[in-house]
Amino acid sequence: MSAPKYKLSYFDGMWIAEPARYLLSYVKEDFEDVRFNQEQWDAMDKKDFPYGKVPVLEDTENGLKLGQSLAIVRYLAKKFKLVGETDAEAAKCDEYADVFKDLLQEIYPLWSADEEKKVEIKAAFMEKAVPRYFSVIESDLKNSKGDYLIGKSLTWADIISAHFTELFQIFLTIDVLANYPTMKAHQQRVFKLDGIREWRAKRPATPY
Ligand SMILES: N[C@@H](CCC(=O)N[C@@H](CS)C(=O)NCC(=O)O)C(=O)O
Repeated sequence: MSAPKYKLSYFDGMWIAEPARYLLSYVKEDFEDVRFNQEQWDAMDKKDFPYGKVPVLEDTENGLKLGQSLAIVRYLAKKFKLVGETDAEAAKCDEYADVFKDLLQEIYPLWSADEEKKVEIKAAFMEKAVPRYFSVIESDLKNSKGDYLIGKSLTWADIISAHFTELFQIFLTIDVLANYPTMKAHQQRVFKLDGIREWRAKRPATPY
């Protein structure tokens, strides 16, 4: 067996690296899934990681070392033709990805908040952020020509949406899709796709 073309380095968790793992699994591309814990990270020389942050994707075919989680998934999506068929469809993929980036920003403060602040952050997330964005995505999915967000086939935006909606559910312990049945059905549809289903069954178990 030949060595994998891609190497993805990240902490031992899903968080912002999982969409790249899903995408590579969906296209049946073997990859080196390098994981470490905080202690190992603290002891590491960060020179191999742009900006001293992870995830980082290495493409052994062209020597690229790419940081920034969304840039990584977009790069892979372009390579594997999961960016829609037109510039407009590619732009919609970017738009949905940025929606989930915005939503992530809203919950990052939870890592360091005290209990009272956590309740406040979660309430704002559910009462303001989620309706603002999910009502649009729910409606887009209802009006979609197919089973996916854009066009008639899977794009990286579908992977981003399925992953982050699940991550929010797990991390916040709230059913964030309770009022968005079309998004829920879409999430489950993505998780059942060949490659993605297999990855979910075999990936290392981590809380989020
Ligand atoms: N915007 C970046 C954020 C990267 C980031 O902050 N990664 C965290 C892990 S989730 C990290 O590398 N933390 C280690 C550190 O800053 O020392 C992305 O989307 O990749």
